[in-house]
Amino acid sequence: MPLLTLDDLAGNDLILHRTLHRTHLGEQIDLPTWPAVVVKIAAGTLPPAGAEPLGGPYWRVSDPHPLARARALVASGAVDAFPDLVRHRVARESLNKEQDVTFDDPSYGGQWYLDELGMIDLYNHTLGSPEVRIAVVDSGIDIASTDLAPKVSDPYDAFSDDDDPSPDPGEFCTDGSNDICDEHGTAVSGISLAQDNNGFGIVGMCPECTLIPIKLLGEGSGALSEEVAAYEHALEADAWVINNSWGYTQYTPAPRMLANLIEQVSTENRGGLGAVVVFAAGNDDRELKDDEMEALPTVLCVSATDSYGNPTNYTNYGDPIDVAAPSATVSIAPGNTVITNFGGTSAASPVVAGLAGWILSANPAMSAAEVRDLIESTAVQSPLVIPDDQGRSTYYGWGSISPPTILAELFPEQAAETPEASGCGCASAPGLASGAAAGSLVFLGFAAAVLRRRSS
Ligand SMILES: [Ca+2]
Ligand SMILES: [Ca+2]
Ligand SMILES: [Ca+2]
Repeated sequence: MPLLTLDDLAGNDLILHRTLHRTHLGEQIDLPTWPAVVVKIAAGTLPPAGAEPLGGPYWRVSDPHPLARARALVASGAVDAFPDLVRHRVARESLNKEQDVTFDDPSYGGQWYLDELGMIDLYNHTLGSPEVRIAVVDSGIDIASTDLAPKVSDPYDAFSDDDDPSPDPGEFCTDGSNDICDEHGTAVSGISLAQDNNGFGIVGMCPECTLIPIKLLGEGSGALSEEVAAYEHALEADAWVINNSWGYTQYTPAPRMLANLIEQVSTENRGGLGAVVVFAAGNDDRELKDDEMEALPTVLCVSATDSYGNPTNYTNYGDPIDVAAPSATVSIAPGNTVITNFGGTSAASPVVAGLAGWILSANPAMSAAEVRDLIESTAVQSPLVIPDDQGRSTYYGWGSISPPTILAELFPEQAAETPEASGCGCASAPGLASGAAAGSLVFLGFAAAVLRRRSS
């Protein structure tokens, strides 16, 4: 496993933080946090207080919250600053706390976003309740996956109108093979609710919640109005939370039947408490308009941020954005494999959907509106933007989600010391170039694989 060394850094002006992080994320995948920051300063300027010299313009600053620190250093004029992956490995040993719940899932250590979100404090409270039913409306979902199989309920394929939402052989294969090539729905499902402590894969945001897998997109011609069929199923199966890592590549007013159904599940599911409907903002680097699906009044719309909590270079933006979340790059893929470079707003939305599931596990009496309110009101606005009078900003909405603040709101007496309220530090996801036709239905993570090939 190649490690980034200080020799790699010294004198190499080409190592910019995003590229660096992306390159090394896959290789360093068992490293969840960074306890130090390497900063490059301009000639003639003073190093940050407490920094140790690494030679030349490079200095290392120890900090328990290196992502926030790196952001601040860049904002204050440093040429560059990025988490120190070398120091990290050493420090990880000492981060283990005896009282923390532990996981035997082999890729848990690589789920940097769980660390950045402070999820361990939430997991210490609950790992989720099977009563909470999270529907994932997506491409094919490998319901035989070790991380999903035990928690599947009411599977449905709205694309083929059958009860098996698994990816079909050959689907989305760019090499003409008849393999299982569609990773999207499985990766999205894993981020929300992969099973904990099963000796396999990863740990989902709500690892003991129930999954209602709904296949919406396949390859070839599907049933008419798959979206409507998918939502009718989410209504019938009484989903508590519905994740939607899909959307339209260009401006498309919300289809009326779909809008009506989204309103219906949001207010009628759970005996009237409603389902929390979460949508990815999309990866087209465009402004979302007020009459699009993502802007529907009961929809929680999620933009994606990178490892510095900055907006990714692809995320959509605009008034409909409610919150930002890290583009979770590590998840499961079909055939009991693990993917380390998933990306896009597709990977940010299920972080929020899983969080909604965790909230409802902790307090099942909350209405969907209350859950949305809690997630929005506890979000932490980026220090790098000037929000509007209400506190919203174009890319972050109300800000980056802050699970420890949610924990403190729900259980003020039990909340541990809240980690630095920097919102999520969010690893850079691959930039996405969407080549889909105008208004066509797309899933929001496929292009990540394209970029992975290009950069490797
Ligand atoms: Ca099927
Ligand atoms: Ca697992
Ligand atoms: Ca909204």
